[in-house]
Amino acid sequence: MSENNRLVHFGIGAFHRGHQAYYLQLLNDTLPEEEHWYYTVINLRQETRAIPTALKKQNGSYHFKRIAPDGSAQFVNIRSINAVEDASEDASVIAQVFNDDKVKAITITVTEGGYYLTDSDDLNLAHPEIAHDVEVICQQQGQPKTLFGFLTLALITRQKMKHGAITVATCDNLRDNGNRLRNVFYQFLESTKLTDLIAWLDENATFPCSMVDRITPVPTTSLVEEVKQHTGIDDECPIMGEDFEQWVIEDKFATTFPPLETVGVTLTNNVHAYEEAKIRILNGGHFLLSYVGALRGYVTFDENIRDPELNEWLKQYHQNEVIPTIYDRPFDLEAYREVIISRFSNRYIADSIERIAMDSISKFPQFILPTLKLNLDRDYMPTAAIRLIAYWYCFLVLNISDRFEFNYKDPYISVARKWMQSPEPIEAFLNDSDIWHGLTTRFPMFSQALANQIQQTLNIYEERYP
Ligand code: CS2
Repeated sequence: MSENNRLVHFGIGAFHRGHQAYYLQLLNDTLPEEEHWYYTVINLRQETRAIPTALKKQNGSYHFKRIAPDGSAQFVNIRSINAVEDASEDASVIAQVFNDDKVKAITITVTEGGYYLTDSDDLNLAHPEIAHDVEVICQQQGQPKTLFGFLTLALITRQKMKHGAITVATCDNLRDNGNRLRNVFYQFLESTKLTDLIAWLDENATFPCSMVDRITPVPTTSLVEEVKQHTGIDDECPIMGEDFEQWVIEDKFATTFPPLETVGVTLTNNVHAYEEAKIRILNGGHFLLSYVGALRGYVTFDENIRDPELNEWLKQYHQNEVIPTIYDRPFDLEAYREVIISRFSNRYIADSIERIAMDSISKFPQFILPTLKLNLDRDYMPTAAIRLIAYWYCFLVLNISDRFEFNYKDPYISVARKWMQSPEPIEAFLNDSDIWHGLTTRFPMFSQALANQIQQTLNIYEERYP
């Protein structure tokens, strides 16, 4: 390996390549080669193996089509990734990567579902994939399946090699993401009895929180051809996204970190205010309009925003239910909302409802539940949310029963199937504590209003999709 400092990323999706790797490229563009930082990216999941295969052939280099709201685009060549590994095939690559003392930090994007949280924000130790990884680590053999197994292997190597402190920075859309990761990772380690490693981490690792933002749609089929036309280069794995980017990260690094503040990254001790606003206004807005939009036959998210009725619902939700219950406001939330709505209406990124709709069962408690809770706590009935949640439920019923065709992906779909198989599906949904964290029991009037709204919505859509 080179003498350059290095970051390692777990999870190899388009978001990482359009966000953290993009920022690192911006930084490298301002520095002499000897001061460049490089990423080693590691794929963890069998389903995404095609990406490391293609990226490896290109030594990690690829193009990012960065699209403005008027449709004009830049084709940015990203070369900040120069090593690509596939740990889903062979976990021993983890030890090789972490043998290198030039590694200074780990960044992570494994999606909300990748943290296996219970309703009390603990690690779901009963989940078969977690149980599998505990076994792999205890037996010191086999192939991990989750972030926690791979991260343990990485940090065991770090500890053994005496390479010193390391920053572990999650970049997923969970509020308080760094603390949550630390908490569940420690629970994982406790169940593997790695008390030594825990003690080492206490001294040597930090888990900063962060807020990350860039809408990164699934690349269109014509993107490879477009990149070829604009750059003359055959690129098998280009990505595309909007021209807006933001990264706010807690100033809590265990050791050297790339000086990303010189290229627009915000270092702060108050990430929470940013993440709360982003998760509840942007991700929550995405969540609420996706299912109603899908049922109306829309394909891209900008179509939702152009539907006057949906646009108005979202406005009511944001202005009456979200913004008044965000109490820590380091910036103007109404102006922030307006920027988000204009980003949502960018038709040129063609962000598919299919992408945004997936994984709803693990997204809901992160993106929507806190808004409901804070409104009920102040005696306010969140009617805009109630109307839209009814569509979510209706979408799941119709999709699961094959009445509404939609390519919906969710590793937790069996949870929704269970509601549907119960004699009283709506009741089963409203009693699921992993979804509601006790809210429907504490607020029976809310629960009743939601049940009525679901029934009304179902009456309309079950007729439409018999
Ligand atoms: C989306 C996010 O998947 C989702 O639910 O809301 O992927 C969103 O596009 C990003 O968080 C934007 O930063």
